[in-house]
Amino acid sequence: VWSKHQVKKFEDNEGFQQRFIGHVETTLARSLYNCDDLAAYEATSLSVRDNLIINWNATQQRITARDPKRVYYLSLEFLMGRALDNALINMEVEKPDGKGMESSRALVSKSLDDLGFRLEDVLEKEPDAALGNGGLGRLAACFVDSMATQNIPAWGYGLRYEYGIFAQKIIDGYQVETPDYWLNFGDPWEIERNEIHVPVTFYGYVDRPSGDTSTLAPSEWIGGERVLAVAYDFPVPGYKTSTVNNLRLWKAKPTTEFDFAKFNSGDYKNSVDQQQRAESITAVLYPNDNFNQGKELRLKQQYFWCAASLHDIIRRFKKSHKPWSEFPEQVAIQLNDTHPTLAVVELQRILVDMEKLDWHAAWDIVVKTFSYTNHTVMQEALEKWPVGLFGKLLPRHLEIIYDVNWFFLKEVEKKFPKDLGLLGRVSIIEEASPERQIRMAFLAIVGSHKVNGVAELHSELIKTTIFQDFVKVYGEKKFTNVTNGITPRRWLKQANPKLAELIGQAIDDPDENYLLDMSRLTELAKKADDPDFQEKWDKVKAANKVQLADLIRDINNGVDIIDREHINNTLFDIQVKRIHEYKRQQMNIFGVIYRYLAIKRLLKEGASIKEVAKKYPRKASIFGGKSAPGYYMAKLIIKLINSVAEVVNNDKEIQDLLKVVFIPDYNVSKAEIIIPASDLSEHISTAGTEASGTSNMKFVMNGGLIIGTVDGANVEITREIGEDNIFLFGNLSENVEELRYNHQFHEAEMPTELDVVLKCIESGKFCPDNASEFRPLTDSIKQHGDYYLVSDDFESYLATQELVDEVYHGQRQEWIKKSILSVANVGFFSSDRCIEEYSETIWNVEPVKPEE
Ligand code: 26Q
Repeated sequence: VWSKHQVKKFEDNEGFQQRFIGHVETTLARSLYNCDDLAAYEATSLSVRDNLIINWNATQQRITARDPKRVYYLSLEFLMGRALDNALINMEVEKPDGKGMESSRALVSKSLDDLGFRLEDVLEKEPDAALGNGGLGRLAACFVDSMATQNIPAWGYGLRYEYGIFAQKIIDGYQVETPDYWLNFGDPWEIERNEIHVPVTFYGYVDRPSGDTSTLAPSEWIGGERVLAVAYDFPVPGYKTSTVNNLRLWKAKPTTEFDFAKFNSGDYKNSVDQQQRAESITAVLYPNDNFNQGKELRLKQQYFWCAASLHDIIRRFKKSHKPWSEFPEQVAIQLNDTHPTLAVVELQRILVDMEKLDWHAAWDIVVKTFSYTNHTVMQEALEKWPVGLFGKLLPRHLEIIYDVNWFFLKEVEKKFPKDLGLLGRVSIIEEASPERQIRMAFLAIVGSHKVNGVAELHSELIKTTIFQDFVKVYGEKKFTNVTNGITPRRWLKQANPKLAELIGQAIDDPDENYLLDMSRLTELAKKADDPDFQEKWDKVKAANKVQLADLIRDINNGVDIIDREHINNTLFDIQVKRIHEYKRQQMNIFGVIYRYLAIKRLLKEGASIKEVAKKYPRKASIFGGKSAPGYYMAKLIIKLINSVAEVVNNDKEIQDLLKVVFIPDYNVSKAEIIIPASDLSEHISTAGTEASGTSNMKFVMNGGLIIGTVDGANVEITREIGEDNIFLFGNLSENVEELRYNHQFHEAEMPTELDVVLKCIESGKFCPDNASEFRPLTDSIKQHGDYYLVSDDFESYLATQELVDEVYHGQRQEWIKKSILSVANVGFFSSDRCIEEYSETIWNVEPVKPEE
């Protein structure tokens, strides 16, 4: 009886259109005659989602039946971007001739055409799911894509923020933040699961029913505040597989219990208010990137999410009636930075207090279950919580942390009996004034069996700097490297379909199976010298640059900034990422100012524009990125870029030789347009500060060349693509300490090029109304020790930019060859490779493949 009513997936035009119209008329209660693009987007998404849910159900049933070890990826950020186009690319339908499967994109596009819609317009209606800040959040999104593609039984766990990262407006050159209420029209991709709800407790006090005074004994935490975590599920489809994994995001809701004491005392309004406050826990994503701001609500978010996720994971584990000792054979939990470290403590609490396991048996299970990824070595980003604030919110967890620390330090003392200094240095509790702090990174290390960095250089750095004492305690083996990667489905196929197709033709893989095995790109190398192929390659780039020029024109109220006529002769030099002093957008804009002044000087000396163009050929300097709302210096850098743009772009004398553009509101969907259009991108962080970087990989995968420092994954990119194909410059990380010391204690030497630039800024050239506006930026170099070493790298930066111009404008064929060879060797940076490494060396999990 049931099978007769089995829901069927759509597999052809007819089937899609039936579903589409069904959703328009019943789910949306509209008619096809007043269906606009937004409604068409919703109905298309719901129709595609129906197919995904059927595969999702099959995937979950398969996994329940086989009961393999599962991976849980805990991340406070999932920067997913848009879902529809990705689903259309990943999800397959049967080919019209019945011989095998193909991507569903063509089918849906055709069906929409027939109904009077254009897929491109429909796709544009989807708001980004911007539940992340930058690299760390986007990495989590790439990872869930790869885990689904590789049929790994994996779940992502995060928070369903009502407000994602703010939308950035630029007003008078300044960043202005506006709320991103992305759920305004409802989200067709989420499945609300009201039946899956977990109570989460805060505050209160600890009781030991046994009368035992030892905190190691099972204890009872009597909570003071309760909220409910409700599950929202998002399907994550793999590419060319029917596996659909799950991303579960929690929303905070008030409990339905009512405080009768308050109610009876006539305090009805107050008790409703308190319930409302529950929802504030998941209201907003903290917009800090690489900066720790110790706010109580942030800690509340972290515990709320960890408690709900662990509860869910344990409920699933208990279904198979295995003993607790087997938990680590069934469950691997990856901590995306220290943000979910409370999960370590929560599991220990559940095992000791609720399941009554012996402390040490419990701790053994905990350590085998967790592993921790570190994403930064910068002090200001490391999470610490004052014990006072922590103990008030989570009194039992604080006790547990003290006990974990006690046993840990005892172990250290046994190994290194006379080293008192060491004990203080590795203690999870920092004896700081005015108050003790919990060092979350140390807790994560002690609570995990593996700790990894995100690029080779970074993984070495954590072993020799912030975690060096832990290497001494645990040995090298606990610390490992997994170099980051990106999903080629979104960052090649979806962002750059023309290039993906050209590659498919070139390596004789028209079905684009290479997107599952990016090592096959090496076959492209054979074509690197082929002039016909070079021309095709160049044409794709040119078309992508036109698309970006269109975007820039739209931003500029319909007025072109980029000269269309010379577009293929204009070097698009792009730096898009969060604005941060360590990423050195200030050095980039100083370089632009230097170039502008040099052009002006030549003209003044009587050179013709043609002669000037020989030395400083056409270039568009393109920036994008958000600053944290409270980050004064980063906001000033944005203002400077816009002020320079204003002057340069309106200077008729230089005749379009130089353009400066700041693209507002950089996000995933804009990145998909910007990245494929780059000739050159900038990854110029102070050596040793950028853990990995992932946009560097995205640019290379799209045939852009890189100018960069010897930092993060740039090092391995160089190794993979060859040092002839990348423009490296600047000081090395091993010299940073000494250089900083020199700035502190010796008279700074200012290179004349930089001196000229800083003086020009100080003259008020870019801020005539407020001549000292940019003083904090110039002072940070001249007066405050130049912490990011701009003055040390500026000359080699400029020299390398000159080299870039020579190759791009003087040896275009060489340039294109470098571009092709780079793509040929970028395969290593697929997040599929990355997930394989995690699966084998950290998680010990295997794929569960759907039956063929
Ligand atoms: C911490 C405490 C309180 C509030 C916020 C935070 C917070 C939030 C976000 C701390 C850090 C982040 C994000 C860090 C991040 O994106 N790091 C980047 O991770 C990428 C993926 O590994 C790397 O490629 C980048 O190099 C690294 O900067």
